[in-house]
Amino acid sequence: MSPMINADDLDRIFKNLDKKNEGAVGIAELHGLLGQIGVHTTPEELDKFVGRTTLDYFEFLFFYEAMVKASKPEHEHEQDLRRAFEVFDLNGDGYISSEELRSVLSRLGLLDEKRGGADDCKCMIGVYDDNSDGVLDFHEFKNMMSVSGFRK
Ligand SMILES: [Ca+2]
Ligand SMILES: [Ca+2]
Repeated sequence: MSPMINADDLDRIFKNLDKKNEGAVGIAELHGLLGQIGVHTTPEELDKFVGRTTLDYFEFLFFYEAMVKASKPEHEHEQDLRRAFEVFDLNGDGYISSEELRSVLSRLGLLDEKRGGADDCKCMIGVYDDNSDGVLDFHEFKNMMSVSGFRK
């Protein structure tokens, strides 16, 4: 299992890379970092992919996550999703109901209860509920996660 990198680590990584303390890192620095974590690419490819010569902190976070995700072997990615699925599936029946989605999102502070949070969850489930049974199975959950991730 690869060690999880948390926000603090990324913060430190960014500050390390940002030697001139400009609040931005360049392509060359990013390239070096990716090499260290086993993502092999050329500066030219990176340049094309990023589409700019420097990244600010938020661009860096976004890009880093996307690269790490893309470089992960498929089965590891699947395991991550499994774990995420289990977090949401509170009663462990193999399905995520809108109730479960609501309570997990609100626990994470991602839901505004006062502004119709419960309805939002029903809508969210509805969008990805392929077989229309009102709950998300793992396959449907995977679709939801991949849409909200880098692969648009
Ligand atoms: Ca459940
Ligand atoms: Ca379903």
